[in-house]
Amino acid sequence: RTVRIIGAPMDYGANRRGVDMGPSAIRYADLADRLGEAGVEPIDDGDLSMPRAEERDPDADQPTRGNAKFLREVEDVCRRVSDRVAATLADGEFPLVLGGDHSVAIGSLAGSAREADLGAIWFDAHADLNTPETSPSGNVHGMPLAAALGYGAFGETEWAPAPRLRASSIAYVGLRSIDERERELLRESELTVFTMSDIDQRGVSSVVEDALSVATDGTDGVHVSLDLDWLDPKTAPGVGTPVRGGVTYREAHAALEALSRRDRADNILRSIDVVEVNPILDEGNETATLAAELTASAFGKRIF
Ligand code: DIR
Ligand code: MN
Ligand code: MN
Ligand code: MN
Repeated sequence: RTVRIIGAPMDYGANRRGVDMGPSAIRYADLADRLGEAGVEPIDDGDLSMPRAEERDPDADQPTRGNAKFLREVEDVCRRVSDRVAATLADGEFPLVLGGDHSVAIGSLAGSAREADLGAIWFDAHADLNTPETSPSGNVHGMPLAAALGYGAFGETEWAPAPRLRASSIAYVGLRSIDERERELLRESELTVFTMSDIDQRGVSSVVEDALSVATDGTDGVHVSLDLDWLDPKTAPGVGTPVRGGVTYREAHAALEALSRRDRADNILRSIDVVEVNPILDEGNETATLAAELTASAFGKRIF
């Protein structure tokens, strides 16, 4: 299996600089070697170019929809991520998108769902279901699932919705932070929620297997979105929006190993993004290292 690494050093969707250095930090943590040890062949496409923050004219770039900040820049980057992901799949290769903040997932979902019915597993502390109308922060990294599903103002865009992704094929694993109006959206939606309590009660492997049932039922493949703030901040400190009470190091590996077991049997994985690593907030690159390790686990790396 050839894995094409697509760097997307985006920070326009988050409220702090630093997350744009994520792709470099994950590469520096030996991502390519670790993927090789997992038995896949990595090809690194380098980074997509980002519109330069320092060159923006603040007056020319007011939010165009609701409360969402930098939508113009996010749109520009996500279109290119989407095209790159779709082209990678068309070449018979596997797209691995390195963020950058989680808004890049709007692009990876749209690209991955262009020619196939897509399911998704969302490893995240957050629901990422805010719309430009409901978002308390205005940060698009809290909105990628709403964008991909065409909720709120995203329904009027043609770049954001993922054409062949249905809410009923999406499952969260490890959710623990939901904004007030986001909770209403989530309740009305058909997304499947597995919270940290589910993991506490049933164990992470069994929860991931259930999430996989949701994401594979009636679909052609599964997109995995790994937001590093899914982990406990003690294990993954290098993230912009840490939330206490996340999964441990061992639970995280067990979860991605459960994915890879299923993938080995049924070839279900279609695309992955690994996002929200912020090296400025990290301690000794440990969060980026974890991101590289977990990605290798997803592709089947074993120690024996
Ligand atoms: C928060 C944070 N719910 C927001 N979201 C994050 O800004 O909408 N998602 N960090 O991963
Ligand atoms: Mn997220
Ligand atoms: Mn189909
Ligand atoms: Mn998050």
